Amino acid sequence: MQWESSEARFQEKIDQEIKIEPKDWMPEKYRQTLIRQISQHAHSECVGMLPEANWITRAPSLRRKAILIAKVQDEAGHGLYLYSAAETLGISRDEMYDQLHSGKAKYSSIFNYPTLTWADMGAIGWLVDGAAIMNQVPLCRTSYGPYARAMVRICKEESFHQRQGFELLLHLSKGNEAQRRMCQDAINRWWWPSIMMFGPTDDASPNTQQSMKWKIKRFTNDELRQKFIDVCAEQVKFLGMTLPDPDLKWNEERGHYDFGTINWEEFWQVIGGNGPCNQQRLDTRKKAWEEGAWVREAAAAYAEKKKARTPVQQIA
Ligand code: FAQ
Repeated sequence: MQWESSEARFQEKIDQEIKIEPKDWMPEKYRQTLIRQISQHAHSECVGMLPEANWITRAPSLRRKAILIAKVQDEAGHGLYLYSAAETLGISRDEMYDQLHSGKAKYSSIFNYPTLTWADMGAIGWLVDGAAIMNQVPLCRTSYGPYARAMVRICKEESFHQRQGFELLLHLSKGNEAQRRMCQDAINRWWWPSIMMFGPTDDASPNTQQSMKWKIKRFTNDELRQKFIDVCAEQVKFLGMTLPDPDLKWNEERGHYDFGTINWEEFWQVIGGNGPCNQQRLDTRKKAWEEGAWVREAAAAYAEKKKARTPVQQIA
């Protein structure tokens, strides 16, 4: 059968590490899985700007404000590269926005938590961007070409984000008693949601097996989570702080840190729309979309006007 041979050839290319490009034949399920994952990723970058934007006007120094603005701006750029990568699979940007605004599309659970103090900017950089990098560096080798190429630049920028967060926390950890308390409190609040970012455990993850076979994912959710926990358990020592997990303990036999039970009930509630800030985040995105209508209309009208000009007028 034609379909069977196409499918077999496709898998062969994947096994040989040959990138799949937009015009190549691909199984419909591969295309749909990529649209789902890439658009969810793009939405996460855009919604992810909101918790940090909350602190731009309250950054404690000009240097910190400049860093935070640059970081938030980077996230917008990441969203745009990713929307462009998803568009090569035959979905329009408007459709993706519709899916976000109607609540049909997901975005990362992490951005449904509030940013209560300045130290949260450090914890987001260290832990949230740290988890993002752990997940995204392998995506530079994902099987779909446009997604893999977008991830290369994104990862370079995420690395700066992670370092600025750690440096911010290091600064607080060397400060006065109130600053140290603020630092520990932010780590306590962001730790568990950060390790939930990797998604459900492998046995509860409906997509992992097929995505690993197609090399969309290069590691499973649990593998990446474990790597992240191992790294953070060491880094936290430099801060002189602790991770809020009494069961965190080096396991000589496994060569990894053991860790406590994750509250999966909380995870499913948050991705089901019932996290502390889900409604607020969606309302803010929808408002920005509605209030930006005149900019989109003006840009489209300008493009039409330019197109209608004669070549001589265009030069002038
Ligand atoms: N949040 O079968 P799996 C950032 C859903 S980084 C919400 O394991 P999959 C940078 C999943 O969609 C954050 N939903 O799914 C930044 C699926 O639902 P569906 C974004 C989650 O796709 C930092 C169901 O659960 N990064 O933004 C989550 O194989 C600071 C079953 O799960 C990416 O998106 C979750 N945490 O694995 C920006 C990376 N976990 O659609 C601003 C790319 C799972 O079937 C500031 N994505 N779900 O109804 C991935 O690597 C994968 O999609 C996973 C999930 C690992 C997230």
